[in-house]
Amino acid sequence: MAYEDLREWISALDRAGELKRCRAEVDPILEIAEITDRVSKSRSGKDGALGGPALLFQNVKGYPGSQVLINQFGSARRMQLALGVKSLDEIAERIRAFMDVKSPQGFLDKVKMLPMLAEMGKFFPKNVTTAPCKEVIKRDNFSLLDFPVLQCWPQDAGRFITLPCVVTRDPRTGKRNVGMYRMQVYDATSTGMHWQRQKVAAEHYRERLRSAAGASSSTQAEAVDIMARTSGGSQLDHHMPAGKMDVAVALGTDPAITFSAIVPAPPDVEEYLIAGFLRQKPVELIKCETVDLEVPASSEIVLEGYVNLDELRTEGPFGDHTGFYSLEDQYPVFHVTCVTHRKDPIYATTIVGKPPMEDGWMGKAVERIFLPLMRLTIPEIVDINLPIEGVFHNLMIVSIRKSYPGQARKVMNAIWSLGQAMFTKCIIVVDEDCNVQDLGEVTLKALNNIDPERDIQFTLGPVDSLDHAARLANYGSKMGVDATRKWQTEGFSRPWPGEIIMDSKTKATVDAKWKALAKEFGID
Ligand SMILES: Cc1cc2nc3c(=O)[nH]c(=O)nc-3n(C[C@H](O)[C@H](O)[C@H](O)COP(=O)(O)O)c2cc1C
Ligand SMILES: [Mn+2]
Repeated sequence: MAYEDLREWISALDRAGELKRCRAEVDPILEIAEITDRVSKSRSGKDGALGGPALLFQNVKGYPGSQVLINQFGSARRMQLALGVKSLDEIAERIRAFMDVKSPQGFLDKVKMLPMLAEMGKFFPKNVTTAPCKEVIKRDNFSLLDFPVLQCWPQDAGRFITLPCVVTRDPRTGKRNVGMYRMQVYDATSTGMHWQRQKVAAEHYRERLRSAAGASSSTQAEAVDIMARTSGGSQLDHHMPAGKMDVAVALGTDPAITFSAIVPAPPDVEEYLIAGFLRQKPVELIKCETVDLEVPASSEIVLEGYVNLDELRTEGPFGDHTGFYSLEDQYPVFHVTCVTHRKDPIYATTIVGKPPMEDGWMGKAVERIFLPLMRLTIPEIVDINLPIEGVFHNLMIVSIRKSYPGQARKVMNAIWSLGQAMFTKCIIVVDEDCNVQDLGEVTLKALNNIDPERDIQFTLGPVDSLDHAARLANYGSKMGVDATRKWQTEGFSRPWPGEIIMDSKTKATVDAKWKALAKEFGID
């Protein structure tokens, strides 16, 4: 079920009729993006599914012999194929089964647990000593522009590597993190490193800063001050201490690894382990040549290098998944010291822009997989829906089983304190009898059920770096809508009307006649 590498995944897409090859010459500057955008918004196949096929461009202008893969995750079906399931709920179910473990009561219980423990062993990454990603090793005379990196939108600041698995190490715990953070190519050997300040790699960077500052300055207060300034995200500050942080970037990994890089996992859970869980087979890792990090052995391309602790540079603008450009800001700079790759590497990438786009399907998969995990801390949650047009941080609709007054507001606050769900600008809470996947039903019930002044809860806190409307970058207000039925114990003393539902006797009477009637009325 696991794909060994990107190539096996491409073959699987091909066999499933989910891949189209493009042999016409296309320009990596804007043209591939325009084609992909149209494909992402088209319907294809027998079921007329949204998202079009995955595309393999084989004739890229200026890059003879190279191939660009895009839209590999760009439909509900391909997202399932990527994770080897018929429905994403299967993964949620596997997680649930895992969490369901209770302390064994006796010998038999212990025996029953053995298969699960054996299965756990399958998830841990394995170190290997030879790897396809080392077929070509270049410590000098390389250029990032040897790869067909795209410019996506007209006002983008340049070319961006958009689907990178960025590997860093926590200096305190030694744990690795893999996150997807876009990289603006500045020149042959350097890029921007757009880890937003609330993300795990940004914390690794600050941790390095803290210890560098602690070592070179007399007081801890000064270190804290430097921290505050560098995480405020505006000016390059010459008080920043010198030092380096190793970074490795894997491009073109198997789909489970690529997907694991976007999963908003708790900081201490290594994405390599998550990928192992998703693909039910360990990820094989190989040591980098010039930095103390490990990357997936099967990667198409690996970039090794470092980020200086005392260097920030303007990054962006970049046409983002909000449908707007994210504007310039200051971010660290990634300096590449070594490039390793397969012979004839395939360059895997994506574009973001107005939804629906490829990343929307990845986000939907996160929504399904995280539901059982959310229920660990917010057990009253029945279902959630993050509509694609809500671009994930703008809108979450959540249904709950309400058992006590004020519970909808408790749920909002719990969501705002749950990892990256903290960014959710608008949370709509409905009762369990409302199907959150049906936006018509949500509109009907939520809006009927609210007295806006009473039922809207505002809060202040961190907001997504991409939110261009917030009063300050990264800080602003959020809104929760309590659209549950109001109770007497919540101060609602008027009668609450029942929902209109026909009685079953009448329904049965009409059911018996319906076929004939429908035919007569010309209804199917
Ligand atoms: C295509 C794509 C591009 C992304 N680009 C960025 C980015 O440039 N910066 C960022 O902070 N997050 C970006 N994200 C979101 C992160 O990958 C996501 O928040 C992830 O959970 C971060 O990993 P971490 O929790 O280990 O930091 C992107 C996601 C996708 C799907
Ligand atoms: Mn992480």
